[in-house]
Amino acid sequence: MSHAERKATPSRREFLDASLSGGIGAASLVSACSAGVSMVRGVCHHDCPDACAWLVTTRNGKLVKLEGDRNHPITRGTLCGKMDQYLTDVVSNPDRLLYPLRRVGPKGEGRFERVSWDQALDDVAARFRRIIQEDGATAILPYSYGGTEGVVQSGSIASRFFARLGATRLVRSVCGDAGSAGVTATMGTTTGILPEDIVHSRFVLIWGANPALTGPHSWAFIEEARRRGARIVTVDPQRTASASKSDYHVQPIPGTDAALALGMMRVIVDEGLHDAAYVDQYTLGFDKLRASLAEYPLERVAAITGLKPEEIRRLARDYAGARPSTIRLLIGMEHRAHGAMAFRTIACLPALTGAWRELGGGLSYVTDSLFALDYAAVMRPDLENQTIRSVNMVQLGRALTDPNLKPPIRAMVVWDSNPATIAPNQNLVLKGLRRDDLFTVVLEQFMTDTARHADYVFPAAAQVEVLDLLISWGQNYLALNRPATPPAGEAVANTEFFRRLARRLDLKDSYLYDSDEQIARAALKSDHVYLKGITYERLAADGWAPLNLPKPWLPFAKGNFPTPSGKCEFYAQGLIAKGLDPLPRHEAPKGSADYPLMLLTSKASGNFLNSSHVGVARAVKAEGEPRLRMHPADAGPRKIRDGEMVRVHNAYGSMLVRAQISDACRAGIVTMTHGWWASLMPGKASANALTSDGLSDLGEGGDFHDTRVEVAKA
Ligand SMILES: Nc1nc2c(c(=O)[nH]1)N[C@H]1C(S)=C(S)[C@@H](COP(=O)(O)OP(=O)(O)OC[C@H]3O[C@@H](n4cnc5c(=O)[nH]c(N)nc54)[C@H](O)[C@@H]3O)O[C@H]1N2
Ligand SMILES: Nc1nc2c(c(=O)[nH]1)N[C@H]1C(S)=C(S)[C@@H](COP(=O)(O)OP(=O)(O)OC[C@H]3O[C@@H](n4cnc5c(=O)[nH]c(N)nc54)[C@H](O)[C@@H]3O)O[C@H]1N2
Ligand code: SF4
Ligand SMILES: [Mo]
Repeated sequence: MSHAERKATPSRREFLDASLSGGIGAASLVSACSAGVSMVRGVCHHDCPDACAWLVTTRNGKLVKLEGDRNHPITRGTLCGKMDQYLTDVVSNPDRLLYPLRRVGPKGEGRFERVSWDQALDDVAARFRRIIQEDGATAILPYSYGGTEGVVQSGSIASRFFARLGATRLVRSVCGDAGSAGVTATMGTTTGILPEDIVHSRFVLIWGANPALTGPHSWAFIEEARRRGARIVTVDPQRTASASKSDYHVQPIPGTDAALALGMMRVIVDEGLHDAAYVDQYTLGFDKLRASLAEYPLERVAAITGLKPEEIRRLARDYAGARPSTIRLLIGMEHRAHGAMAFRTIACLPALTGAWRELGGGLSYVTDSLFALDYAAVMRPDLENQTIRSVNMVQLGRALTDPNLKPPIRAMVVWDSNPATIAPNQNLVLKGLRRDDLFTVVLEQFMTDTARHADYVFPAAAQVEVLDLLISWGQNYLALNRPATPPAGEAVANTEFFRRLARRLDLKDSYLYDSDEQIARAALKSDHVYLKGITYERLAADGWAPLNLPKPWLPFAKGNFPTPSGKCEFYAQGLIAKGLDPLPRHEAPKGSADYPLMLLTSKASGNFLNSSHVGVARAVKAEGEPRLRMHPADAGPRKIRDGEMVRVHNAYGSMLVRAQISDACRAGIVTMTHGWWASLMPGKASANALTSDGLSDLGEGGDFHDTRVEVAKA
């Protein structure tokens, strides 16, 4: 290359530096592109609180690099270990699905043949027509969840399509709904403090959450708080990555968190550590709450939680004594029969101590409600007939096998999800998926256990191949993901799949054919002040933009809770109609007494996101063999040695896994990572083969952590 050419073609690093510092504008972007190098801004699609912004480099149309945006305040230049090799792990993975496939073997076996789009769509459309004619469209069930968090690709055309058909409606409540319903009962909203403001906190109480693993970028703000002098404490039955990095770790018996919070309240009120002025002005029902605390003397709370009275006292004093203090909640703890009540009870603490008064004080939970997009324009709820029956995604197995369901589910379309792995009561789900009279269509990137049961599998585009608008449930930056390359093979974006299917069904409604850009633009046409100045053009140029939030962000420093009373509701009248106690209370965790060990199946993998990336050989190798963690006190009497294969079983099913003897959990509790595909496991069953498929007290979430098992040598 001549000197002149070298000058005309910035190196990728020079280009990045210049474009990040604003030195390369639109004009130079064109010149760089013409020299074969192009930079495209995007954002991670995963169901993860961090919603990282990234830059994709292509050279002569080929993807050459994906890296975290250094200027993005949350991403700060790095992607996590699940995504930093995304281009090879997923986009160009030889195992990625690139063509429509038709099943030729029995369901689940995984034998398929390649067919043309035309043929596959014709067959699907013909089958749908017949089902609709015979049984009505309610015999068709859509099933989707967090494959992509994008506003355009996760819902939009798909929602409109199924509403237009009049299909059975899916209650998408496996994640966040129980906790949100609980927190909302107390605060009227789910949004508390912003992740970046945690740096101001002096005491960070991580409760039933594992942010060091599950939101590694927002974890950096907790570390920063520590550098500035904060103490970090984790409440979790198991010693997680977050617990290991904490100043101390409180390990209650699972499902007893409401009792722990009430015990802390008892200490706080007894010792006068509450903020009487804040309580007086901005809360409702303190007298009733105080009276109810008589039921929670420390000795009783200690017996319920399995903690020592001194531990509870110390935690209460440390929490209430530090200003400002933050409680960090996430999701895992909600998956219980009394999950919402636990979240509601914990959400009372920051109001009791007046933590909301200062920056860095309060509750750090989810932020998605801040993104006041025009969702109605995207999802078109007006098209949906609210009288049509619904199926809860947590109870898919029941819906597919219920002999009394009229009409039965005769067809299912799955995209953005892998229910054969992630839904509780796996055996019932698989039984349903194996029904010969069920017609299953799956839109996927990999041959997941769900896809293996499909009649037709269609290839889904990857994030670097689609246009999308991304909100975040863990931070406050809106981002636009632009395609850096066309979809590989014959893959299509989710939206395009539903447009093609609609066309094949001769549906004429124009809203089924809006382009991705039209949908993204419609979403942004919101006159909400938080979105002021955030236009499609601005996002296209900059990639992302902070929401227009008041600064400093102190939502409840002076009350203003969006509850019916306008106050933080220690006493929530509205709960009575929902069959709950209006006051925070402890309920014994659900579980069958027939099985002695409590099973937690959490997100303990740094290589997988739920069951995503389990089809990636590199990630599987990095993860190593799955293990059941078991306390020596439980292993000893069962004569189980470290590394030995064990059978874990209960009334739902049984699975084989290697034991890891460890004191990371208290005795009586065993844990393993959820997400492994059953087809990869020695006993062809994974964590959800054992889990309960009941519902939570509010929010229609699952209760799969209320699972008990027995473990025996295999
Ligand atoms: N690496 C990685 N990151 C992820 C994911 C992933 O699969 N892998 N998944 C993403 C998704 S979808 C989500 S929802 C988030 C979830 O993020 P988190 O909520 O942080 O993760 P979980 O593992 O679901 O649950 C956190 C903890 O809850 C604890 N827990 C369970 N029951 C109880 C209880 O009764 N009391 C208490 N105190 N603790 C309890 C578990 O032991 C677990 O350590 O993570 C996201 N980030
Ligand atoms: N036992 C137990 N069960 C759990 C949990 C637990 O902690 N324990 N966690 C629960 C929680 S919090 C959640 S959020 C759910 C997660 O449930 P899901 O959202 O179903 O999770 P994933 O396993 O990530 O499946 C997403 C699938 O979408 C595919 N995909 C990715 N991008 C696209 C795309 O653009 N288009 C299409 N069509 N597909 C795409 C991926 O390849 C992947 O197979 O699991 C729940 N289940
Ligand atoms: S999975 Fe989460 S942490 Fe990893 S790159 Fe995506 S948004 Fe960031
Ligand atoms: Mo989730």
